[in-house]
Amino acid sequence: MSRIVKVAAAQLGPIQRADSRASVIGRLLALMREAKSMGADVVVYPELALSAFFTKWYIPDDAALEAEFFEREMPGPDTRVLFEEAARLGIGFHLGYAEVTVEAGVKRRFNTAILVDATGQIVGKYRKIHLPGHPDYRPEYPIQDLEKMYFEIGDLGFPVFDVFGGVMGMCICNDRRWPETYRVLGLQGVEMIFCGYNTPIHNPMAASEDHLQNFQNLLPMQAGAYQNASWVVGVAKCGVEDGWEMIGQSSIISPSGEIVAMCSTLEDEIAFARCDLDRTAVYKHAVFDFAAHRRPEHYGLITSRKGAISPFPRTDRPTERTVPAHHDEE
Ligand code: CDT
Repeated sequence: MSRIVKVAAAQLGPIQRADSRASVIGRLLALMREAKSMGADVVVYPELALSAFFTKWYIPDDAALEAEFFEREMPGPDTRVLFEEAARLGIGFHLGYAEVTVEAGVKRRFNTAILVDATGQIVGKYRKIHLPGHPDYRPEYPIQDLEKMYFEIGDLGFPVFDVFGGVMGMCICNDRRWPETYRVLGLQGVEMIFCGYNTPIHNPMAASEDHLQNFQNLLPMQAGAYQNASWVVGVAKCGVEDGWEMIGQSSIISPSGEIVAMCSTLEDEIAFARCDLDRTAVYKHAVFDFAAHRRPEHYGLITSRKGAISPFPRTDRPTERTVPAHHDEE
């Protein structure tokens, strides 16, 4: 048996801050049409796909920040054309964007991704949970990582959605580095995980590891796919954005952990694959049959013995707040 989903991972090259929203939407439409011409069922865009990766800048004026980078509605005036074109072509899409919303009179901002089906209807929504970086402006850093300042932690959990003939999940960028992301989705039977990312090569908080960015991009996605018997579609916005280089390597990874398609440029480019959702079966029903082999009750997580593995954060280590400001540059 086979259940084929044809996937186009639509990598974006850099979006400069000066680029108009119309030019960005034009690029997304061109990629959507190219994906359709390749026969794709779904086109997967990156995290925060509508603008430059703005968390690298300190922008203290909330109104200015939101006016330039955030969406108040989805679809909105700029993005409606994506939904209309998807419905006209009969193709689904995944889109990451910055969301500002008012709930019970309180303004909230999230790093969000949606799944849209081939009729142009939103069928899934996820708000990023693992926000990297630091919550405060750090003038000693040449590039900021201010997601903790600009976004709240997502409040929707890691849900799965029945669409495109299978069980679909989403995560966003830094989420892909955490095993919990894949396992929570895996425990719900996920068959394909969409993950957009913006990953600058330079991380001032761990600069000694910059040369490993590409390796550490693929490592958790391949492991997460294999250990949870799921396809993973990782899609970058990449290249040099306003002077800062971001990694590419947009990839489609099978439940075996193998990369079956990967972009080779740092520009707008599609990686395409025919993904058989039934390829998950051998892993879900043999190697990683959770019911048959997974034994969380034996992991010792609830022991109170000193030094034992604990599900709770240790309090005897410095937290981010107590680490000296220049610890990573010494
Ligand atoms: N967007 C995002 O989550 N990026 C982080 C960058 C960390 S290095 C500055 C990531 O994990 O890729």
